Amino acid sequence: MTQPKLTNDNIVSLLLQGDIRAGARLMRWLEDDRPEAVELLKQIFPRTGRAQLIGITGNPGSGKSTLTDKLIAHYRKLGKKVGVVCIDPSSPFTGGAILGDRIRMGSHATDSGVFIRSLATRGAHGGLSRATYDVVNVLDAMGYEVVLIETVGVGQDEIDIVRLAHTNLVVVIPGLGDDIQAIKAGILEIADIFVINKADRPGVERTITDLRYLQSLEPEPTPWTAPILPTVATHGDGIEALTDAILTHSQFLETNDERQKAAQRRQEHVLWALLHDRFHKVLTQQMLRGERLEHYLTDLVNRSVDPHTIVAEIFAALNLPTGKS
Ligand SMILES: Nc1nc2c(ncn2[C@@H]2O[C@H](COP(=O)(O)OP(=O)(O)OP(=O)(O)O)[C@@H](O)[C@H]2O)c(=O)[nH]1
Ligand SMILES: [Mg+2]
Repeated sequence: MTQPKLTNDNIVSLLLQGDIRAGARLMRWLEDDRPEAVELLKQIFPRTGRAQLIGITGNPGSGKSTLTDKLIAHYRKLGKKVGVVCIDPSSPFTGGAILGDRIRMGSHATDSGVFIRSLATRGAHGGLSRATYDVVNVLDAMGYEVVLIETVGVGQDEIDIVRLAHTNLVVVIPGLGDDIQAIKAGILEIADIFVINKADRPGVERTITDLRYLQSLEPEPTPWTAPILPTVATHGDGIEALTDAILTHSQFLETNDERQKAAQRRQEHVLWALLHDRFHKVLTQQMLRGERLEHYLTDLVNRSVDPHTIVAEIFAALNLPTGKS
């Protein structure tokens, strides 16, 4: 069967039918920051919101991609189409890491029900969550029923990214000992499920105890307490318990008014991410560059103008109410 030629007129309808060329083209346009890409995003938006979004975050090398590979297999077995977004924040030249991801998820490379997309941190703060949000929406509109978002949970940007997800897995490895204290509060807050991967290594019990202790520090009882699940991703051990827990969590979200609250929380984060991104762009591309930036910096270094005054000036130039700083 010959496929219809992809044109600017039929890209949306083809994309909504799950056409991979159409989806890939829109993602490329997004990456190139082409203005027509945003127009297309607006058109597909009403058809988004159907996919189950699962975040997988954790330190480099903790086994996120290996776990992702096992999760892909699980959802494929259930007959679901699976999208994967891998975010590599460490390097703008991601060839290596992402090539590695492709290899680790290689068993699905020829499966047309799986779409793997990699994103690198290129833009400034906020840009990555926006890019992820856009790509997730494209996959969602294309009919991928489950979208897995893999990211190294190191910075605020990554935490913001996984706030998009319905269910977040935070992957740790055993034997962190005191390092567990270093798990940032932000990470604790986003964890719907803790995965102790590499549970074939010693120290699993201790890590469970440490995580339970951290959870006990929560100031208020929360309606959901993240279960702590050991896995050996390379062997598939514990994956069934993990997918059960993901199901239980999504059922939890369906109950009472959790669903609505969670949806609003997610959309709020999206709004902030988009605003942040746009604002940052305006500032870096128009207000705080070149001679004007030089000028401000010289004034500041010479102590001839204070930074509050400069901020007020920029706000005024943007026609924004200055308010109180
Ligand atoms: N012993 C052991 N090794 C594992 C396990 N899971 C993954 N690995 C290995 O750990 C290494 C890193 O796994 P990845 O899945 O690439 O980890 P990652 O978190 O995706 O790594 P980055 O994307 O680079 O941050 C690989 O060599 C895996 O084979 C496990 O349960 N036990
Ligand atoms: Mg990986």
